[in-house]
Amino acid sequence: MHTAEFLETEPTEISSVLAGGYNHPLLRQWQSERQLTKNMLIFPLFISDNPDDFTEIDSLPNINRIGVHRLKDYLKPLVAKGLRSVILFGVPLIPGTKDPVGTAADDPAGPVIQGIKFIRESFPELYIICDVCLCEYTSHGHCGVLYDDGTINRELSVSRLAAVAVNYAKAGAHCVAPSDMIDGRIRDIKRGLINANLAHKTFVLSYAAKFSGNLYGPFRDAACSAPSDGDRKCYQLPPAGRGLARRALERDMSEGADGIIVKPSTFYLDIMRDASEICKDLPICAYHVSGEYAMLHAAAEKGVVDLKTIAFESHQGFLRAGARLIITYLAPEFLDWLDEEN
Ligand code: PB1
Repeated sequence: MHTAEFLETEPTEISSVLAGGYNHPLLRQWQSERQLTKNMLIFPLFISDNPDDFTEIDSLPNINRIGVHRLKDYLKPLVAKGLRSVILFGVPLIPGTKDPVGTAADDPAGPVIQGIKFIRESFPELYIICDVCLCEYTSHGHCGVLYDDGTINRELSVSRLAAVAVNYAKAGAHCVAPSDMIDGRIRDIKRGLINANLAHKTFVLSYAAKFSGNLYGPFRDAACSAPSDGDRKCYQLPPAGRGLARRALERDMSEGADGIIVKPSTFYLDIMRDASEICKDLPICAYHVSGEYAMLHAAAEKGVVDLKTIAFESHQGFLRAGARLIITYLAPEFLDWLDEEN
């Protein structure tokens, strides 16, 4: 065909041809602004007060409640594969441990502080984040201290949470992550760390945009932390509340947060994008919560999705929305999958 004929018959505009930019596997990697790497992954650990515990959690496939004596065998292969960070949740199972103010949260002999000390000693290269909340330790199961009418006593709650955060940092936690969502706790925690001369070496990772909803059930099974009555709708954000989330992001950043968590993740990518813009100078962390994780497993068991494929698709979405870190129960699988990919 002569050039003239070719030009006259060619129907496609030059600018409409995109396929040449992604027709090869390597090109498809080049098209991603940020690729999933092992050092982004933060793996949740449920540490119970039974030191020899190793209990499966029916609603949370492949995740266990672990006692401090079992941590070494559990973490050694994961650290060898490149796990860099864990987030600790304490699970006090001994009857009578829980009380209205969550005294057990920072019990020096309790699971979190014992876990911090063990991990610091046995895996000094592992970065330790401690979730800071009272719900696992209160008799009523709420995330703060309550008034007699059952509503959150903000002042008592944030002072208690600040004390817990400081005690975790004193025990050796690198990072504290307050998940309670009670107004003003970031300021009190930061002030407490400053007064304890620990602020310069403790990262405050705020769950600034955390929504109430139906995606935390398996976690509550694992941590035995469901509220004994009522719900968390008066201190976790309403799922439709984008404006509230934007205001909470601004507030927590101004109160001294060093990083931000958006939680849940899959259905909140718009909030993650907001966070990456409002808090553009802070690391944004996506939390792929227990309900989202369990849904992927359930769909994979039904043959609706392939677990590895949907795991990458969902977690790439968090990166696309602006996250740099991901708290994920799939961390062990990703440590293997990322090796296979490279
Ligand atoms: O994986 C998950 O579901 C995370 C649950 C999350 C932990 N930070 C909480 C959700 C809840 O029970 O309301 C715990 C709140 N302190």
